[in-house]
Amino acid sequence: MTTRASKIVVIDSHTEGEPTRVVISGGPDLGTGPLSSRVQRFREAADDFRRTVILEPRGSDALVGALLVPPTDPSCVTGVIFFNNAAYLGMCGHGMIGVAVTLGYLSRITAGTHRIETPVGVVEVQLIEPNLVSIENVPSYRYRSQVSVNVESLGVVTGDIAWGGNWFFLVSESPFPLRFENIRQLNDASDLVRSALSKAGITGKDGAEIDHIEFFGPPSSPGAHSRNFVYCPGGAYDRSPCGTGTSAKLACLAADEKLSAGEPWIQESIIGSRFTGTYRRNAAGEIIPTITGRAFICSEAHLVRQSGDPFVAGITGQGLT
Ligand code: PYC
Repeated sequence: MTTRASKIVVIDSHTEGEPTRVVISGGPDLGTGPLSSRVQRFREAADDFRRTVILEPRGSDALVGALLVPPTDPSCVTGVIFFNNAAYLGMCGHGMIGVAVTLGYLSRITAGTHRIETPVGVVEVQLIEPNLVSIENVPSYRYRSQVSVNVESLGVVTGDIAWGGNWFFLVSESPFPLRFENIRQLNDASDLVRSALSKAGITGKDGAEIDHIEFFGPPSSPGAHSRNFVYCPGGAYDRSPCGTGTSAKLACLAADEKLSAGEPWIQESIIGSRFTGTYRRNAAGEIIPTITGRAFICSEAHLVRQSGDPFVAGITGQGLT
């Protein structure tokens, strides 16, 4: 007996420990137009596809998906829409490094510089070696400095609000030591900070939700400048130092005049992996961060959706008894 099934072709990689799943074929047709309106269509008409690709039993909470789409800008090699277990991401730094390594692995790009379109702007990627990539991110900036919020069980927590392609609340003094064994406590604390910001009406520019929380502390390895823990929307933590989070950090360092243009900043993650960040200023004086890190291909797979599978769009807990 056969059961009808549809297939989605994916390539999985990890960037400094953080997984990316690039959808090569079998994704929804989102039509044409600006990527921001295609994200809207994705959300409204094909959100079950996001859940199939990311959620258990085919994925995991740590995964970030990357749907390759035709770009509107002909100078770009592709467009990409990032998504995770909860939502759609404007940009994703580790994901972009994973996309570049995947495109290189497929021989769709060669070593050199390429432009890739995202819903929040065009990102320039440099494939330096098959597993080493620099991305020049979107303009990043600190929006507000030293904002205090009262957080249940933690008391007053103070941090900066910055944009690095996503909105971040950056806390320089982590409430718990940044050690692997403290991940659960760090995650719970971040979750409380995120809710407290939301309840207090503290947002990014134009009322945008601050959905990433970043704690900082001293580094563990020689040569690094700092270690971080990054909490992502959906409750998973970033295994990498977070590309957009490191960009937000660079924006704060630049605003405080603690890091000059061109000076490297080595950001260590909670698992000890690293990104190197630098920045330049564009003609408008904005910070343009460059993030360099490694990604490695983990698998090439077909995700299969068999008819009759009650969890074809992932395990959401909804509708279960
Ligand atoms: O690297 O920018 C990043 C990122 C965002 C969420 C997970 N990783």
